Amino acid sequence: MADMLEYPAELYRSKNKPTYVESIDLVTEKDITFFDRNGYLAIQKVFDHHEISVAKSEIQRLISGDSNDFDGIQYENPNTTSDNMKNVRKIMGFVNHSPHLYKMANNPTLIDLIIRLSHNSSPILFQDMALLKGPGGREKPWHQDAAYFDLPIDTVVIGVWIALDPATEENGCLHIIPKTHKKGPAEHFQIRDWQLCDTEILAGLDVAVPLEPGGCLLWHGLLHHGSPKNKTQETRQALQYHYRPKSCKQTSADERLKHFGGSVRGATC
Ligand SMILES: O=C(O)CCC(=O)C(=O)O
Repeated sequence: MADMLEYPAELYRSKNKPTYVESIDLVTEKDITFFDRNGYLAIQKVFDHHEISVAKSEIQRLISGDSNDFDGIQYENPNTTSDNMKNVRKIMGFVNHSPHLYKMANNPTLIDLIIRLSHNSSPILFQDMALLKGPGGREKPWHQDAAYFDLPIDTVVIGVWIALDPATEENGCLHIIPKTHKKGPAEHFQIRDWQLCDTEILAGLDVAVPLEPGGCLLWHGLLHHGSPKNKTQETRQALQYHYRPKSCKQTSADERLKHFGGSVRGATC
């Protein structure tokens, strides 16, 4: 039987290269305009070697069960008990269990950049995750992050993805399609995950964004993005933080699905 998680290789062609800013200290108004137009900003140096190394130790500590009341671990294959470390796919909701990971999320230079990108003076962190794509780890299909959040549709959400290991095309770095945030909310379908229709992506416009540890990709909550399978024997670890304006209120799943729920409106993919 065909593997239901397999996908067309053409979804991740990577023919196009991203534009990088060298360091978070060098972000100019031109880069902010670039973000407004393209929906992303890739920065090579944001966190230093020490900050990244402590972040990785903290993730291992949380997975090992050292923080008694922490229960945010999701496994790739929940039915396997062997080698739990390699089987972890995601950990969520840890900032109150790790002062270091909290501090990274609230780094003043990063927050200042989020203020500039979102054109909002009071951004707050509302979701924190670590994404561990183990050897052979599966694709995260193309999606818009806003399709996962019960927030008013005009809310500008900024996602920050921080490489903890070298993120490469082989081990499943992020791919984006510039400018797609301008297209507004798109229909999502439950296929390999809650995702965009594959045929939306096949035009070959994707850009792979490899990053060294400490590098960051920031994107608008409506930008189309995804990551292919990890074809290597090494785990690819990353942190992902999401920020929204403090003033915006939670809505409901029904409200969200009016905008993103293709099948809810009877559409097919
Ligand atoms: O880290 C990844 O591979 C994908 C992360 C992502 O796009 C997400 O979780 O929304």
